[in-house]
Amino acid sequence: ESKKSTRFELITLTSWLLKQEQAGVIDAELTIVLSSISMACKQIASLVQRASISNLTGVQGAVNIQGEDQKKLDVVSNEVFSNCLRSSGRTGIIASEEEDVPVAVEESYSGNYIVVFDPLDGSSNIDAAVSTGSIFGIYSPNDECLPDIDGDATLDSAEQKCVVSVCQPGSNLLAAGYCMYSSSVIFVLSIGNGVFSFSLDPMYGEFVLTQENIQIPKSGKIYSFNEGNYQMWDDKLKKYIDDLKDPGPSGKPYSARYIGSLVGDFHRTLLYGGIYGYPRDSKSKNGKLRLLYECAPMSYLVEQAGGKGSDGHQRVLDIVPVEIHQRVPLYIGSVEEVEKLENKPSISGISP
Ligand code: P6P
Repeated sequence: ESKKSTRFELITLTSWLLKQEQAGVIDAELTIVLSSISMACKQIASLVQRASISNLTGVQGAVNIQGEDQKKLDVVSNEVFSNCLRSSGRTGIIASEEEDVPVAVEESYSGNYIVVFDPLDGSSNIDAAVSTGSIFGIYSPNDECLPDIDGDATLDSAEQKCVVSVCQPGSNLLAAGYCMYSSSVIFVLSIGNGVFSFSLDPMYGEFVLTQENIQIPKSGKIYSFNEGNYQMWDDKLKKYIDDLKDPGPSGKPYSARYIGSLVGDFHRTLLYGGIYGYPRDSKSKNGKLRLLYECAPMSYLVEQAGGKGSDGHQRVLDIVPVEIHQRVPLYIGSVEEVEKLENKPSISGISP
């Protein structure tokens, strides 16, 4: 009787995407967009790994629309992402954290997909070689969109229409994901049928499937907030955090873990459970994180993994952005921890 070979089957991201296309889950165009995004992430991974060798640490010397000092790698990563999307020939509009307004892809050969992204989130960590990541979301085509065609970085009515078409609720997302640049480079993706992770094998530069249909634990024992802002939070939130620190009958309080990089903090929360939060506070009325290319893609992923993404009152995916760099408070993670926060009676009587 022939011995069945126990060949270990490596499934690369490329072959996984082709299988999804053959199964009709995504079309060929979206397959190409996702493949071009993974190419961008591989290039950024290499740039990040070698940042201090190739003098790519430090600031660019410019300030972006967020009012943040742009790091050299912010600018380079944005160019890498934009170029990969342009050359895919399947993207119509790109909206980046690093661009003031949505940018049209050349009319000559382009598709219709709308891609929103933060090319290098957490870049303030680069100089200390702490985890960073790229975050992206893909919306359905919308060919009424004529963004900044005259290139004068101001929006006329047609261009304004484009901002409207880019500003879709996260519930419209066709796909979303991130690539985390950490002790390993991990590409996490959902196309609407669960969350899958692919680790970059440096031996031959391919993302290899490592986890299928990731499910976030229903509850966890880790909370991830920047407690340096504690005094600026409202009473309801202070009470919530204080309760997590209460050892209680088990004698074990929650653990605090905070990297200060959304992708790293989210990835740990996705796998281990618990809650990540970036609340509003007296200094930032809507919190710090951007709805379109940070909160919505992460909320899409966490819901695909059986968790919740909330702004404290409503589902993040239900929020319709009114401008592309709009900020919202974010509470994301295990159902138990997020619901406990949403249902906490506001002590001061004034809901945050
Ligand atoms: P803070 C990075 O700048 C970022 O946008 C997220 O990646 C991260 O979670 C957050 O800001 C950290 O902000 O105010 O705690 O340093």
